[in-house]
Amino acid sequence: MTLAAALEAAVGPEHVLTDRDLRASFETDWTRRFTGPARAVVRPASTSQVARVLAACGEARVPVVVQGGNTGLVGGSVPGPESSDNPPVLLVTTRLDELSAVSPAAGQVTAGAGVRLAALTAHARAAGMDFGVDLAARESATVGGMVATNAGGIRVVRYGSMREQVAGVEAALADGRVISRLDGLAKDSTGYDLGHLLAGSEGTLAVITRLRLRLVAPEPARAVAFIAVRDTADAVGLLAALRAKLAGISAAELCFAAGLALVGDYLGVPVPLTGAGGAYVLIEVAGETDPLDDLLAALQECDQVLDATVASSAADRARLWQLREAHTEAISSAGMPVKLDVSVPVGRLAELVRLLPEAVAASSQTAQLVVFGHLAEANLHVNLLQADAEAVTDAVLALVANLGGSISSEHGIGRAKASWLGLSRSQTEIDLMRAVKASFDPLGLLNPGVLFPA
Ligand code: FAD
Ligand code: 2HG
Ligand code: ZN
Repeated sequence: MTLAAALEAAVGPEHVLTDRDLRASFETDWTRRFTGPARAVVRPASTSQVARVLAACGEARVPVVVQGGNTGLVGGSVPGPESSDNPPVLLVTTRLDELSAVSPAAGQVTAGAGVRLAALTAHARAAGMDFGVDLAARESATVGGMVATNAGGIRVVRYGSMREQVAGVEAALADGRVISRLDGLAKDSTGYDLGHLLAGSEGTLAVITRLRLRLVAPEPARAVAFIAVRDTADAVGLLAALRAKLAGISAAELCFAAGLALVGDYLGVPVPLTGAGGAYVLIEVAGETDPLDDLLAALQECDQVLDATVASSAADRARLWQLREAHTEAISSAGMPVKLDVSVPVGRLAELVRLLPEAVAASSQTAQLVVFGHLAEANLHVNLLQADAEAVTDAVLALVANLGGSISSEHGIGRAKASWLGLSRSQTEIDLMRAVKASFDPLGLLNPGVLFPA
């Protein structure tokens, strides 16, 4: 049987897209920076269909690129340009969209890898619970993609990253075998945790087909403050002070004037507190009862606060959140940015913010720097418009490594940063990672060019 016939037999002919126009939207990533040809886009609807697709590709020695919601920002979800001599099959997981009933006793739910984050959150809330990870791409990002990238988002300060939400994983291996641990055991010390190994594996080890995910108790009452402070050091100091005063901090985000100006233009809204500070902090507090008074009292005691606006109604909170969450779209509407996502030890965040402009200017005279991020994790999103990608990536990632930081805080390595992996991992660690890759995928067919340099 030819590969084409085997794929059609596995998923049905209507779910094997070979027509160039039908493939196109799947072949380019969200940033528009990464694009490459696929021989077919294949859309399986069950674990056994995924396994059959992988087995057929393995037999034909054809690579497989895995794609969820295609909102990844490092080029890992699309074929590379180099793939034209043996184009991959692009395996899209969005039809793996089944959600089981929430188990209140376990506080868990089983979700197909293709379930969108917003659908999972709505499902959990309808059952009186909530999901602990949230991010602006919630309508499109899938839970499989979020585990594969170990996504972070805006609630890491409260609940941790995606890896921490995983209670079990089912996945299909490159040769079509399946591993499945969806029983959601609260305790299980039986050797290597292969499911957790897939968190952050970016589609290079196996295709995640279903997940057992932990849920959290809902915190219905929320208050949000948008605060002007003098600089990044004061932003860090403010969060440290608030952590000691407020138990329920559910988000702590960082913005600067350049990004906020782009957001204001993009949304057509005035930006509050413009000009009042050198940095801006968004703090959200959540709990059982309205935390507004506690938040106001805590802010009054913090001398880092230059000015602040506080929201407790849902509409006002949404307006403040939009200022932070619209950064990605606002930047993309201004051009095609080089996107770097880095973290440093929190004590070095102010130094990183101070040194970035100089490092960028030395590598690219035209580059326009837009920085924002997740304050609580000292995670900066460094966006560069009109920049030479190679030169600015080199400069920024070297600076981050010198400060003891990570070249990928939450987006992954993908294709964008594969050549720089050695800045954040020792040669021994990379050798071990390659050995793990070889034991899962001995023929090297899954997501070639992602995570490791091709
Ligand atoms: P894709 O983009 O389709 O794939 C991402 C990677 O995972 C690829 O390497 C792919 O091969 C692999 N993969 C996908 N599904 C599977 C699977 N089932 N099995 C194995 N491998 C798989 N990220 C954050 O961490 N925090 C944020 O706050 C955040 N905000 C964002 C805001 C916007 C507006 C946008 C556009 C993106 C944002 N992201 C953020 C990035 C992105 O949403 C995350 O990386 C997300 O986890 C990707 O999910 P996805 O389903 O779109 O995966
Ligand atoms: C966010 O925190 C995302 O909003 C996207 O991680 C970051 O656009 C970016 O650089
Ligand atoms: Zn982020």
